[in-house]
Amino acid sequence: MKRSTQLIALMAALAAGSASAAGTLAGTTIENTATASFDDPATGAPLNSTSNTVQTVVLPKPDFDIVYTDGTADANTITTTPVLTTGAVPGQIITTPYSLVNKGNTPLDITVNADTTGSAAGSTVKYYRVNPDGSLGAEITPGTPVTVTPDDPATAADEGIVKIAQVITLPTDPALISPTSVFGASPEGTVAGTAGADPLVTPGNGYASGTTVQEENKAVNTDLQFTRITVYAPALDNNPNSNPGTPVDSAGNPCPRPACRPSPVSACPPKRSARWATTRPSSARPATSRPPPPRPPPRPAPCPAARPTPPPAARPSPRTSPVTSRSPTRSPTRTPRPTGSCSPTP
Ligand SMILES: [Ca+2]
Ligand SMILES: [Ca+2]
Ligand SMILES: [Ca+2]
Repeated sequence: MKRSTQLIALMAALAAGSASAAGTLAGTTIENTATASFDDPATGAPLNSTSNTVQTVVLPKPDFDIVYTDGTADANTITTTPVLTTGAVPGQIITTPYSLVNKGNTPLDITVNADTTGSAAGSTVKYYRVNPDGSLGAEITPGTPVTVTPDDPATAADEGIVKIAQVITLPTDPALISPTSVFGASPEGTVAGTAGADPLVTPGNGYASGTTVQEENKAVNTDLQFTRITVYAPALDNNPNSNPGTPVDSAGNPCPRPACRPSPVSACPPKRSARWATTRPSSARPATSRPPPPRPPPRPAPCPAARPTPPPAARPSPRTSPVTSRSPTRSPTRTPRPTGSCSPTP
């Protein structure tokens, strides 16, 4: 009678339909037929007994997560994430691949929102599906969930993964981005529960209706996966890297040829500015001071020495001229007097 009692208890448990097989897809029907062999206590003869066949439907066992596609561990914040982009510039687009993972045995509608906790304002965050060849597919409309089927253990492929990409576009307005700005975002997945009041009757997706479940059924903001972005900070160093007395060419090679050396800087200050600064400081001279004395008119250039005019050649006279007997004061060899203006001698 002891064995009969155990058989009845097993049959009652199967009839309740509460069995759940991990990895087996929700909704799968499992049939059970129990048999028992025992000795008749009165005669000692062996007896067999077979139960009726009991059908059991596998209930949903939901679980999901959003992770980095490259396998980097998630559950971080914008300050602790190892996924970094440094030296970004205004308007830069930063794309990070992620995967929506169904870790349960029932289809789930995962809503993906951008969590930008700790990020500077001004950037835009969008999510796209990823095509099999790795290119960006259609944009995921904010608020519209993505259906992710569970992995079917009967097939080799993993049907429980949907690849997406997070695309962050940095602002270009200088008021919104500076070298000290830190941007970042994480996809945040949630699933709305659809199970009825009696999960055995209306199991839904396994989550209680009216609830919003976070990744891996954890608390809010405890299983995120951020991408952190810092901005390029330009720096100017006006100190020479080495002795400036050893010049180099444009390629950085030592330049021994004198023609390649830079021209030395003159040690003499500019004459005009120096004289002006020491003798005519504009700030030191009051506006009412007398103007500088007028310059004297330029002196005419010294005239070249007058050349003595050679006396005309004496014409041979066929006869004796009485001119030779005129007054000696009208000499034809008199030198012309120079005037005030002179022209250069060719
Ligand atoms: Ca996660
Ligand atoms: Ca599979
Ligand atoms: Ca996780």
